[in-house]
Amino acid sequence: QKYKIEKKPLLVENLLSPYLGSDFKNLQKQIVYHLEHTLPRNTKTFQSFGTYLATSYTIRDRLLQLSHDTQKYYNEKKVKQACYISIEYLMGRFLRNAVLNLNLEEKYEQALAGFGYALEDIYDEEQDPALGNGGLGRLAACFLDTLATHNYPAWGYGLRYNYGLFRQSIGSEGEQVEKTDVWLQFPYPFMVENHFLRIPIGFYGSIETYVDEKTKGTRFKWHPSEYVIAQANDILIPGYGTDNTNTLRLWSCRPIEELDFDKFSLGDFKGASENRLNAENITNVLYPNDNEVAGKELRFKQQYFLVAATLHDIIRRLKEQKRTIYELPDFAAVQLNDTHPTLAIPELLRILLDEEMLTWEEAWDITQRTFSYTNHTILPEALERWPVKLISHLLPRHMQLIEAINWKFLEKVRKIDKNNGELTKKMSLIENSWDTLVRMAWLAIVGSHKVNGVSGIHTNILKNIVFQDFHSFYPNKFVNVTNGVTPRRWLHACNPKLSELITSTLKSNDWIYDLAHLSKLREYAENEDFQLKWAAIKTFNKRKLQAYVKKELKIDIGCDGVIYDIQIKRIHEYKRQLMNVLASIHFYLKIKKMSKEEKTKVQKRVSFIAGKAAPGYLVAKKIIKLINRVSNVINNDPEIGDLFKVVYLPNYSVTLAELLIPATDVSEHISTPGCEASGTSNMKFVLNGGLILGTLDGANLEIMENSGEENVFAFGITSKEVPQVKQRNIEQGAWNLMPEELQSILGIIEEGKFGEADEFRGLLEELKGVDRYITGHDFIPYIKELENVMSTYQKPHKWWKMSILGCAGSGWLSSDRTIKEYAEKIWGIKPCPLPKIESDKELG
Ligand code: NBY
Repeated sequence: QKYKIEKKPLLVENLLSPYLGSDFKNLQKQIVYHLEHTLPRNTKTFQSFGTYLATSYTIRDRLLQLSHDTQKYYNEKKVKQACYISIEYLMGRFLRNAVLNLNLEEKYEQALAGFGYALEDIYDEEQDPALGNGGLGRLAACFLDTLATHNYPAWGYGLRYNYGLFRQSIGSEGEQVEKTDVWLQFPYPFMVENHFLRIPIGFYGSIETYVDEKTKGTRFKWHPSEYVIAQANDILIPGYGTDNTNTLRLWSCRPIEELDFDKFSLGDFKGASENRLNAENITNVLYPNDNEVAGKELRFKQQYFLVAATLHDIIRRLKEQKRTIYELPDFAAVQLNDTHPTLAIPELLRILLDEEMLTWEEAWDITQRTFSYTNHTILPEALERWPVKLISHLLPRHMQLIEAINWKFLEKVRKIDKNNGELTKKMSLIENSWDTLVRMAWLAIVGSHKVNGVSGIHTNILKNIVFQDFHSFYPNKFVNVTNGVTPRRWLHACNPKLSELITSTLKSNDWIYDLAHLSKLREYAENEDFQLKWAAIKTFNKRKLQAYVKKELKIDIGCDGVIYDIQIKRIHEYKRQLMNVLASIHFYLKIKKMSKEEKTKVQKRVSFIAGKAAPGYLVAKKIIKLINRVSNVINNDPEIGDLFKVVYLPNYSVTLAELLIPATDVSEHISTPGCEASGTSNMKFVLNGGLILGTLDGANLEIMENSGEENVFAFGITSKEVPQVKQRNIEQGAWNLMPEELQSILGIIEEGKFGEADEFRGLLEELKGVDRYITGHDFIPYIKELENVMSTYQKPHKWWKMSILGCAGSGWLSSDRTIKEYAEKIWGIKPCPLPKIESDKELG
């Protein structure tokens, strides 16, 4: 032995870091290093995709180092951290956001220019990981950006699905076509597989009962009969202008045993792999439903897999700090993003009782102090209820614990139940209807110390209607935390020209992390020069969209003097895309009846719609088909020309939203009042100078409060008035109450103007019968407000004033404000900024 073998901690100074700095020459060296050593490429054979990968690996290296420093610092300080558990994260592309957050855009631009590439084109090589459905998943992603930016000790926990949300295309009949999203076909450079962290997760099996020698009390132990492995995959989350770098930990499922060799030897090749395939199934696909429960056993397994792995990891990290289990509520605040991770409640209770040997009182107290729950919907079809039978089979001990929680809870309810058990029945965690079901929202409320809705109106509906009994029972449990969006991605990154204008006008870019500064734009709202600049940026962004539509859909649309009117969101009856397309038919027919002279006065408009329908939601799919059929007729009618177009943009995604939102003049948020919990795209549009055409629902109301009622095109009734209208529909029949105008439009559809005569019958029957979403009632006010939008657009001074004031009032819509509220009202966590490293994030 020539060298003395010494075991001693590695000092950073001893490591030869590949980072000699972040000037462009060093960045180039790092990129070349990865081209040659991480990828099978060299400086002669690289292309733009390889360049994108190599560039991304250099970012990943930086983030890895920063995240090590961050975790080390948090551990030293023993700060309390937030753990956000969400079955969905809709992150969008990573590279641009990371480069901007690390403040390295110019240097990467220079580095890549030397290789013959524009950074902007390299950004476009990245695919968009779609590990979420809609607002709920995107909210989680905005929260992660804010948490890192504001130096909060926080973790995200979720699932690394093999296949994300399906890719949508439109078939020849106008129908939605779904294709598997194989997003891991190529390496995803921002995710680090953590092979050191493999956690066994059990399912099925039996419960052992025994007497605890010490206390003589009865104890239980679960013996699962099947195990899988949860493997960690980490995505590192950079903050804007800070070194703090948090972690999003996504679990993927692996088998305990990769291959059954005995079966393989006997020639049973299929059987030999069965184990692996069954395990992989758990994290194979994201369920494509939003605001509707799929109710499948595999989904339930996903939920348990997520929470079991996550709690194991949190407790492991607690113990790594040499702290006891009693300190859990001071170590982690665990937020349940909707009821999907509710099984965390019985799972933690099981760990505390059966493994940590705590008493029920201790265990229950820790559990309640650890968890809090966010509700995102009041639609009955989206409130999860799982059959007791299914839970007992998959997780027998958890079912036993849920029954125990329920028993103890109902004991207290019975004391105030003066009405023959009526209240007890309503509040029971277990419901007896067509089956015996566990009400997951009830369980989440009982097991948490705080429950929140996502906008003022939504929280009020929770308190006064949906969770009314619970609100009376626990008056201090319910709080509102209105949603917000990150200004980094949704203004600074997606609308660079507007970002520059704001920064130069305010003479500071402080607004990027303190959005309240936007209020100073108010004084420019009527400044002609400023309005011109503001409007020119909108036109610039519209031209980009115009080019995209031409390239992808081969449709010619105008730009100057044309209103871009956009509704982009999941397709759902309550969001009323149907009302939108019915109005398009109305305007189409109106224009067709006009004389030449009248036509010259028409305000030109393009109505864009984008969004996916859950594959099993047949009504939503019919709506997509109708939109495409209508679009086809209108766009090809020579009598209409460029006066009006309807454009359906396939495969809506975060990336597409980043193109659309900055290019929007007016966006539609026209849900039936009371149905949209908050909405978050409405906030993004206002931030980008788009005006809102909307109902008195969700966060629209708070946008009106902050930006001024006069700066929003609002129409329709309040949520309180909706039940009366519905009742009238039921009593008198919606058809009899429907305005003639709409009746005749339905007639035209039925005649087969937009497809075969029977094609849309089912869709229209609902409108004619009960019309649950009161489209008939709102149709005329909606059209009137659309007309108001069009005539206002002809008064540019007024329009741009509204647009600027909208933006100036949107400071409050930042997810930074939202997270501050969570941190203070619910989690009890504080920012913990890393001490600044000299020489801008230089490493090594
Ligand atoms: O959450 C949305 C709400 O509709 C929207 O109003 C709100 O702004 C947003 C953020 O708070 N909800 C949502 O996106 N929900 C889902 O995506 C979803 C997904 C799956 C299931 C239910 C809802 N599920 O039960 O499977």
